[in-house]
Amino acid sequence: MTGLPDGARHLPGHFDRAAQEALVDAIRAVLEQAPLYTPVMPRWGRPFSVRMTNCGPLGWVADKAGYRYQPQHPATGRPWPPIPAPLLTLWQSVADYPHPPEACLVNFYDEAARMGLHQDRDEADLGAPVVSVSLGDDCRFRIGGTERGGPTASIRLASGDVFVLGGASRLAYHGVDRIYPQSSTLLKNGGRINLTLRRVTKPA
Ligand code: MD3
Ligand code: FE
Repeated sequence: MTGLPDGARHLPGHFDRAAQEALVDAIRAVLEQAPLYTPVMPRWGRPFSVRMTNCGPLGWVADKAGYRYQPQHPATGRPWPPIPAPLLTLWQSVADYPHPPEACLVNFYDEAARMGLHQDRDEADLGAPVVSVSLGDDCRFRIGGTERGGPTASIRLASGDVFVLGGASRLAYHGVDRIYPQSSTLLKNGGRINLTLRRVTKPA
């Protein structure tokens, strides 16, 4: 595939350095309330290489029982902390969707972490887009069509980039092939943070 699927928008450098630093501070505060944990694949229990947490009324979790959204952190049992204000503002400006996001999944990649090709389909409202923010090291992101095994496009995502996945692209297969170590100075200890804002339930 040469281009992006319909409904996918890449906004390179949407957040400048100061805005990226403010987001990292906000995410550090989230991590104090809701530490990163290692999700595992359903049934098998094989660990993800990506560590995760969430903010917002709902959070996406993966454990031996399955994939789902739930209101509490799986390790602490406490509610997820609120979504930081600048992310709610981002959603309002780019999502083109008249209700707020309910979940912000926080993915942390060290230099060896990857995410295999998958679809995001655990949300009841697939009419809402997913809005993604990249912070820290660059990655090679891969996106294809709605059928497994079809052609794909590869894009290098950098710190401050925003990706909006709506319309036909909402059910596109996608993944992260690799991290480019030391490609950013944003995170003192390196690595990459990806934030995805999601609407989960259908609005009444
Ligand atoms: C395309 N995250 O959390 S973000 C995920 O970089 C996930 O951590 C990747 O895939 C990451 O599920 C990719 C870009 C992204 C997010 C959601 C999508 C692309 C998407 C949903 C549908 C299609
Ligand atoms: Fe995904």
